[in-house]
Amino acid sequence: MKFCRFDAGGAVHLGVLLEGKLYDLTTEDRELFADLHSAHSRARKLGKDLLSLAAPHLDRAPSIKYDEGLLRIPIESPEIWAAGVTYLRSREARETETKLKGIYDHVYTAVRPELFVKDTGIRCAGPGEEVCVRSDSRWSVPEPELTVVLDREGTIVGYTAGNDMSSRDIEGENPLYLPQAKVYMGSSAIGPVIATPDEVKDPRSLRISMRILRSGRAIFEGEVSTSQMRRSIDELVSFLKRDNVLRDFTLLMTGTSIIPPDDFTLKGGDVVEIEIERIGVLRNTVRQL
Ligand code: DO4
Ligand code: MG
Repeated sequence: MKFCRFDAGGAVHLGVLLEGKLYDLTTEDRELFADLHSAHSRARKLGKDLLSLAAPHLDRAPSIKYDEGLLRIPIESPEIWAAGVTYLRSREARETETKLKGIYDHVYTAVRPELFVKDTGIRCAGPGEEVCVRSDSRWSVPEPELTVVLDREGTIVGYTAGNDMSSRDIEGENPLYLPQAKVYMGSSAIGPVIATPDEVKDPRSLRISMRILRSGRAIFEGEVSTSQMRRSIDELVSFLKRDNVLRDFTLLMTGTSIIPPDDFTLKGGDVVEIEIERIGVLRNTVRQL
């Protein structure tokens, strides 16, 4: 099932996207389906998952024709984490950009993965919103990443598409600058939906693609399969959970393998389209800060 949030005449409602229609769960039951947090809490109390909680309500929920412009961020996440150097392409690109050679080669093969806090939710854009390039960066790129949605126990409740915006010049100057290269206003985006595990089935065989448009023309296109990821999702989640405190709807971006050539940098007005099979297209315009 694909859960989304959408503009229902000025209020944001929880919906399900199915065969070109948006089913309005909030109108069907305002208390139960105020948002995904309330639905998930009720599902937990009943010992159900989100799919089995929502499915019986679809018949009664009013529907409208799907319109991408209505979509809002699918979840207000309390914390967004990201994994790094989980694909060979990322290892190669970081080793090229860094002044401190060897660290990315090491983390690619080390037992412990690279995990970092990407956001507390306040810098994250939803579908159709702006992602940003820092004012003090001369080399910035989007990073399309399969993003796992976890509950407080670390159980996977769904998947979404994520954009881990990165300032490669700041990251390359010194690895200790990683938080500044990665965490700033508009430095991430997620959406368009939260697809539950029944929808995604095998997260290790999804096609991820990215297109960057400038003045309406594609200036970069790339694609990869999540089968190329060096680590399993369970492995990443188990390191994230270890001696840690998670809250419902913590997100974990799983790393990128689509990296534009080294002479490419984003500019204000560019449009980034990230598509993940079985999840959909996340589209954001770039703002130069
Ligand atoms: O260590 C740098 C960040 C790596 C990253 O974000 C990625 O591989 O996706
Ligand atoms: Mg990344």
